[in-house]
Amino acid sequence: MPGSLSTFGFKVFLILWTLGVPVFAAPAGSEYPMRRVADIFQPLSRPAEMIHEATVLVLMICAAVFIVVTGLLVFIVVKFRRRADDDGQEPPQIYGSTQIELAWTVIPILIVVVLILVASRTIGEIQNMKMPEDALKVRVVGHQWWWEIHYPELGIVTANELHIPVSDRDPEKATPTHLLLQSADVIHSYWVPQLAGKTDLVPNKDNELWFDPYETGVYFGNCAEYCGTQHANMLIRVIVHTPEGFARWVAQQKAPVPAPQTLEEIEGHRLFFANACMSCHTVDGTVAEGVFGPDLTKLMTRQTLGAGVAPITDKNLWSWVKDPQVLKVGCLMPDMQLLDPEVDAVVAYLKTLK
Ligand code: HEC
Ligand SMILES: [Cu+2]
Repeated sequence: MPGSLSTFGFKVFLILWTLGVPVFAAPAGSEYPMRRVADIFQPLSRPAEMIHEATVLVLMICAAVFIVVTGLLVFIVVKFRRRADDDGQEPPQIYGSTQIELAWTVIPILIVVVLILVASRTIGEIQNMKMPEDALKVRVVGHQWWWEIHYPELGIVTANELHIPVSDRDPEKATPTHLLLQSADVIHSYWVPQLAGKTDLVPNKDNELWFDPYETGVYFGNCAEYCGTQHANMLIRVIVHTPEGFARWVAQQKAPVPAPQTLEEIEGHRLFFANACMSCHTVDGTVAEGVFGPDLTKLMTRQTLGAGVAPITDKNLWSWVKDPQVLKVGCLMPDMQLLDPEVDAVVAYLKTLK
């Protein structure tokens, strides 16, 4: 969140966020519902649904154990309370009962075995799911503190916001998305609660994840493995499109970026290449081929800046280019020390990237 927010303001923000009040404007993609409360009890994809079923079963078993144990405890506390006619004598002391000892050893073991079976069956079922040949393949690379996203078969590179087509509740008609998860630095974890369980992104290891959302919408998620200063602002948006909407998004991503037109845009373009921006960022069709930061080719088609730290508005874009350390303290883009008129021009240029 913007560093300027007071603690009180931040709390209010959190409450509003939790209640699902649209505090974030959503310029693009607002044609779809915002699934703001990332709730594992409202699964909208097969793996999330399987995890939900296992969760409910485990919670029910735990609730039964809780009721039996606390019930017995309350019963004993009440029944054997100190009475008015207490004679001060100790009750008869019993040492050991084989039956009771056996019961409270064997029953918990059986319960734990059931819990293990439930969990491993669900994990196995999700991990061994055969992906259809035509599943959409996406490679996600975790960075401190943003997500690099590649569509190898479509030739698209983007960041932070994953766009995919909607699937179907009927497994026969499902069109799942199959993610390959990798990390460029430390361990991250990709977690969109309504779509699937957490899966870690581990350096030098390939992990996989899949989901098949039943409904269109913008799903929210987080990095679920502490990965440094801005771990909490490494947000995930999954934008689930209708098939036509997805085709439109793909076409837009593949369309060439128009050349800068106005004098200010041209000056911004010059500054972008004169300052080190190009050594960290890629803009397709130019000599900017840096890969340390997010690909900026279609920057303006995203809803947010800095992995969800702020919506993309003129004001936020200006603040980011002026000094990214204001919106995202500690992020790995340095303050580029541009003068205000230079920032104006660079922002004008960035706004042509769509
Ligand atoms: C040292 C490498 C580096 C340089 C130089 C650099 N950036 Fe960045 N930039 C990054 C990183 C890393 C991020 C991602 C920060 C994050 O979200 O945590 C980023 C993020 C951005 C974003 C937000 C992208 C998004 O989708 O969220 C914009 C816009 C941007 N940079 C523009 C610029 C401009 C303009 C310049 C030159 C004035 C510049 N950058 C110079 C590394 C750099
Ligand atoms: Cu992370």
